[in-house]
Amino acid sequence: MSNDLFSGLALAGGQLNNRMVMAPLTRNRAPGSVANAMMAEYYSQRASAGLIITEGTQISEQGVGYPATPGIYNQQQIEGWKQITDAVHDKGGSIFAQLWHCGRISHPGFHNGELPVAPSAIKPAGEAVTYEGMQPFVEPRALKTEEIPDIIEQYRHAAACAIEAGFDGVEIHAANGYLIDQFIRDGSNRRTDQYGGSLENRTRLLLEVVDAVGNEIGFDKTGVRISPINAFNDISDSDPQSTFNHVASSLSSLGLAYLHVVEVSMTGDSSTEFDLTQLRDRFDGLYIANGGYDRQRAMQAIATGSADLIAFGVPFLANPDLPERFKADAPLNEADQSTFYGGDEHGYTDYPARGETA
Ligand code: 8OZ
Repeated sequence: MSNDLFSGLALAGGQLNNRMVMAPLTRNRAPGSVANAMMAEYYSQRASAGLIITEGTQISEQGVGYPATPGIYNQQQIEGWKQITDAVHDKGGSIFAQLWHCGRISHPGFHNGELPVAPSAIKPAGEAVTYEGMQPFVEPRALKTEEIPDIIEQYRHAAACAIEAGFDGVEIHAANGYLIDQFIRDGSNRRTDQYGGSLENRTRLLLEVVDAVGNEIGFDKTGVRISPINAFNDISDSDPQSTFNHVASSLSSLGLAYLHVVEVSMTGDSSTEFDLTQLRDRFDGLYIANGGYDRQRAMQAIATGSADLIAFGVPFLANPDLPERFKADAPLNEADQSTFYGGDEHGYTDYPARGETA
């Protein structure tokens, strides 16, 4: 095996140009929930990534939780995304859509005054980002057991839309405190039906979503992202090692595209007790590592086999030509935090490639 960050890799029936993944990055530049030409320019600039994973993309109106995030559940949204998948494919790149339902990390302002839905009626600490500024999170409405098939249907439908839009596959967002993660962890799931309680029950929604999506578009075109250490969005678990070992084992041998693991906490409080190698060991398939990797650490992780691919967030945001820069060991652009969420081309499509000027 040639274990090299810059070597190709077979995935989802195609061939990736390298092991560098553009991590999903919420940018809030899709007014009306429809992907647009400016986004096509942004993603196509980054098409030298081995794989692009889109920003979180809601699977339904119910799944929305932030302003100006794109959707992938109606014809207009499919047409919007086609510009992007065409632009990325024209440059020889590969792109997966990240399928997202925010669950309780939302606000009634997005739902005509109705409550966001969640496994249990437990209000997260913190504030929602709304069109009217930051607003305290509300106590969500617990989903009824008979509503769960509709949630799964939303994922299946969105996956079908993603393929129609020309995506090479989808990533199921089961990380960072959103709906699926809310089911997985016992801090947010107090259900007494078959979707709560035991590890098997808390993982059931994820597995049923994976099953529906995999049967719709192919398991080899379906990836899953988890974040066992992350405390973002007030998510918690009494025994994350057991929980996520079970998740990794349950997903193994389904023939998935990959398991994508956020290896850090976005809130900065990194647990030293969690052993990530237990996930890698339990999952029989490609492993994407994400979280604070630089060039050196990424090359080493691929060379030693601790990961098959490395996802970079902020470095790709600020460097459209990140693979070329890493190959040349060239200096990187500085990312401008103030333009991460919302706005226009500035801080979005105007980061220069090497040799260009801003
Ligand atoms: C930061 C800001 C808004 C959304 C995630 C989709 O954490 C996100 C997100 C991150 O996965």
